[in-house]
Amino acid sequence: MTAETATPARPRALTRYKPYWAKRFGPAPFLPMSRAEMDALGWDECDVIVVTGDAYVDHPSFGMAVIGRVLEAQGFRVGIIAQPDWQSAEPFKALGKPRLFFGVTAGNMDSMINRYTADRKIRSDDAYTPGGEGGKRPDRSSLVYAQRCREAWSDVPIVIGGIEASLRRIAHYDYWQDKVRRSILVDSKADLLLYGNAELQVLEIASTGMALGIDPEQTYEVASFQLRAGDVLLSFTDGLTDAVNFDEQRFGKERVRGCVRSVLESEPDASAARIVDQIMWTLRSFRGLRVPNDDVTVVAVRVTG
Ligand code: B12
Repeated sequence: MTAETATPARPRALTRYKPYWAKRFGPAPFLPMSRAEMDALGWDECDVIVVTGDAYVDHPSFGMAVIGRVLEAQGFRVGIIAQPDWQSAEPFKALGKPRLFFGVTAGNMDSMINRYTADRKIRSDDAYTPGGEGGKRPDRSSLVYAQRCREAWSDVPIVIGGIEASLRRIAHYDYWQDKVRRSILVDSKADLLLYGNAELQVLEIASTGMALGIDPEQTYEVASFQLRAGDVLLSFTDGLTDAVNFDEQRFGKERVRGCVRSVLESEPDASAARIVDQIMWTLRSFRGLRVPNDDVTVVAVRVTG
């Protein structure tokens, strides 16, 4: 008889990803809930916006604060939209378009449990709203919020999480409708559902980004340009523009344009390879010995003939 011993997998560290460049902003006193608060922090956009059915309380007993602060510690800029008016998409645009995704949660409780008693009477209070006031969130908040986020910015991925999404992740019996409902992922039309304590998963998604490629479900804009001899087509990953130097400045698009212009001024017939070399050389001298915060890909095409 052979005895097999299994070594339990070591838990993956929350900090195993390279911090995102915005880490230089440091922790915000509170995660911003308005454009004015974003401006005060020097942010032009949020990377992730968490929409929640609870009031924003910056405390570890509030899911949005835990998820938001974990993402922030990794360098992401996180905004909060708490208990928005769900009648239109406008309140969901309050912080602009998130760069990565919307994180949607009903809050610390299932919204139906939060709103109704076991004998289906409406609750008069809400333990997760200032003053304990009821009526600050809709029935099935995850569905409604996800829908409004989609209306606000149709091309932004939506990630749902928290207790409502987690407990309704597969077909389930719904006490209020007395029927079996399908997965909330299908009904909410969200892109992803994160089950349970989602700190690791949410970091994984934010840090690795969306896959590069053509998604057959998406609609893409098609445009045509008449290219002429000498034109340069340049594409690059955000690792180039987001590279940071010791003065905490970003490389940015203007520097990329500057590189191309300066090569073409001194060498009008410069090849695509020469242009890429110039960009990479300028990036290296800009960044100095600072450790790169992301990978960099640059593709140049030079029209000849
Ligand atoms: C503390 C607490 C209370 C306190 C709240 C005080 C307060 N204002 O903080 C009090 C005692 C008032 C209370 C009351 C009630 N409670 Co209570 N309560 C809890 C308890 C023990 C902890 C909640 C908490 O702090 N969680 C910590 C946060 C951080 O966890 P979280 O929200 O789940 O967040 C994590 C994940 O869900 C996820 N996540 C969260 N948000 C997001 C967002 C995104 C985008 C993603 C990706 C992931 C994600 O990641 C987070 C971090 O790991 C929970 C049990 C539990 N362990 O959760 C029950 C619990 C929430 N309560 C519950 C219930 C039923 C009630 C009552 C209805 C009881 C009653 N019959 O009166 C009342 C509500 C009354 C009302 N009018 O609202 C149930 C809810 C069940 C459900 N399916 O929703 C729970 C789950 C207990 C249980 N297992 O039955 N409660």
